[in-house]
Amino acid sequence: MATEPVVSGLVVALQANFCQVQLDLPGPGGLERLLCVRRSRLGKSGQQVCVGDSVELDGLDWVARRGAIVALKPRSSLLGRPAVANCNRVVVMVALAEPDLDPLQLTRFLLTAEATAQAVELVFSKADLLPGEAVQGWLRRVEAWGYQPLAFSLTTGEGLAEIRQRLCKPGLAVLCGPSGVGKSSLLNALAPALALRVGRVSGKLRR
Ligand SMILES: Nc1nc2c(ncn2[C@@H]2O[C@H](COP(=O)(O)OP(=O)(O)OP(=O)(O)O)[C@@H](O)[C@H]2O)c(=O)[nH]1
Ligand SMILES: [Mg+2]
Repeated sequence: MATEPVVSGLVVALQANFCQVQLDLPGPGGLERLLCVRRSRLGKSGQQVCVGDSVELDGLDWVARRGAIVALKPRSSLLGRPAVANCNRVVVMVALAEPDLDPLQLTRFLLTAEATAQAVELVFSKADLLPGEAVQGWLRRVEAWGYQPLAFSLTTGEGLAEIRQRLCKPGLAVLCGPSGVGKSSLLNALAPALALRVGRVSGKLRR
């Protein structure tokens, strides 16, 4: 008896009781994503599904774009908060201004990122808001800490090609940083289909 080929994919989002799964190979009509439930036997074996998990599916309904997760593939890593499986680098993003760059806050983000034991990258946003010399000063400062930083601006486009290259390297990257530094803006610039909500930095508090 011929066995059905296994359909597999990557969990890209959790929504209440559902998971959005990006298929490894597009389905009929080029379908790329399915909304999936988790089979109860996964829960019984104590397996929580996380963003970043590689999963196997069955119960496929291509018309309704639905499926069910029946198995998790072994993980190479698991970050705790937020729970992300198979991440292999953490990109810490801070703004050079608006909100002001606070070295202590940057250190706390870097410590948390380093504690994951994954590769850590540091990028500076809003390079348009500081004179070139001040930007260079920050780059040199964190180079002395052992990082290979990158400064970019969405306003001028400076450094955007480089940051695209870094974020698009194979593997799974987690992008983190304080509120208002431009994470959603950057992701929208790189992948406009995401259409993430972008906030405003409060004029008084600059955060
Ligand atoms: N001047 C300047 N402003 C920028 C740049 N990138 C983003 N911004 C602005 O920064 C503000 C905050 O951007 P968001 O993308 O919402 O920031 P965020 O990091 O996603 O914030 P949270 O979702 O609260 O964590 C918005 O007003 C953006 O327009 C930039 O390169 N230069
Ligand atoms: Mg955001």
